[in-house]
Amino acid sequence: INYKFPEGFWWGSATSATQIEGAAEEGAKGKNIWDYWYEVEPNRFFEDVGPKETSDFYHRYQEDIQLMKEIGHNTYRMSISWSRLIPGGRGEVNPEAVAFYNKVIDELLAKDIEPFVNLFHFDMPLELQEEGGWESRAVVDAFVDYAKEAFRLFGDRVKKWFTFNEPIVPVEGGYLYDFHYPNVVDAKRATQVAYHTAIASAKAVEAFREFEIKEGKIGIVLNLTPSYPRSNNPADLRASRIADLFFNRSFLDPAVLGEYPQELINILEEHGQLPVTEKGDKELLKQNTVDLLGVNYYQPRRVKAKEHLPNPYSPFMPEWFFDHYEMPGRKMNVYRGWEIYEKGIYDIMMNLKENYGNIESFVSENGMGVQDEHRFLKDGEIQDDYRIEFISEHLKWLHKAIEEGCNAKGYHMWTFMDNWSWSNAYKNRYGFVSVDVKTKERTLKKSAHWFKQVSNQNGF
Ligand code: BGP
Repeated sequence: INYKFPEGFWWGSATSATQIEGAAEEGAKGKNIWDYWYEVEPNRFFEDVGPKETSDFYHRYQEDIQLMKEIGHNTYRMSISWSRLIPGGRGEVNPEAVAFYNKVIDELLAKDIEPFVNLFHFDMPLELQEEGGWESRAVVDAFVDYAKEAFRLFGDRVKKWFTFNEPIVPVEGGYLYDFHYPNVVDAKRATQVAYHTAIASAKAVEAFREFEIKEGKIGIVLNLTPSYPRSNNPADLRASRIADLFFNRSFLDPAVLGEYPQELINILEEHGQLPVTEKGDKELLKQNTVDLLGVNYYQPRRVKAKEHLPNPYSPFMPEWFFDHYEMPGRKMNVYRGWEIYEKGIYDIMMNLKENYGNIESFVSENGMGVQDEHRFLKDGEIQDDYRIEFISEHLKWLHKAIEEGCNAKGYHMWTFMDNWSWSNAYKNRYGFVSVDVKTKERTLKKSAHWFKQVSNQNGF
């Protein structure tokens, strides 16, 4: 074995409720924005499969957890569907949902797979979105109530909790770049949404501490996209620094350091984009930083100085401050159109070590989406050698970071089984396990067997 990982390393994968559960109209679940959007604008979505069915984990969780066991998972991240646990987002908990999540958690524990539970993975209950979603401070309070219910119901068995997955994505998708509901372009509203999400996370952390869950830890999962400048000239460096402020530090700093970077505040202030805040917010953020950080890493951001001044009449956008840079010769995942840069994982971890108190962390998502993956089917199994290479190259860099003192505790692949993705549906397949969309039949891919070995040997 060339790459041995520390004792007790977390090997597993991540999923989210909306992407795998299906049964969106069963078990007394309420509607969330995805159920709604798919209903009213089906043409936005790649395929004729919606959140209603997805991979049907709701009915097949036993079989799936058995497969997790078979492929060496000792940990697994899932999310609770807010609109399943509390239909409508506020009020009584739904006993059918409690029963379902209890069964899933108990089944995982019975198989020695530690559940990591995330509270919010893009799935705002529809009624709360109609009140303004994260733009509304009242929705922040509703979220904290939901979080408390979850801690109360499952905190006796679940020890690792996460407030949000990639909170910047609903900001970008819903309020800047048109890929999440309510798909508007308005930076001021985006800033408010981002701010309220950070406040909601801190308030959930505060509530979590009151529960005094034995050995409990609370974290957040952030998609960090290291920002690389085209060159070392000052204009490129500045562009890259600002992209980093907008897309990484806007959540990383408040969650881990308990405050926003001054430079970000200055930029927003100068352009009249500051959010509405309340008295006491600063202290709230300062006192409720996370214990644990999940890092989702797919691709870096390459940046160069803005070549033309922004049109002063165009709406304020982060892109006022930089241009994207297509570096010649960069390595691409041709099946998804994303850059592959394995060293990014090392750079992220070293940054956490040097600038974020070496916070306890893990890779909470990393993976490779592939279109038309069935073309790699041979002898009844998808021969996904490209995925094995992708994972192992990232693991090498993670290993190096750990050797150099980073506090990284695990690696979760995105994702356990092929799942339904936000607007792409089943176009890009990511799983260790392939899913036949029609029959829902599960089959291990080659990478699943490989991962089992890695996990069993704690290295490769
Ligand atoms: C992350 C999300 C996941 C997942 C993944 C793959 O941003 O946390 O939910 O979808 O990206 O992206 P996609 O499905 O768009 O290819």
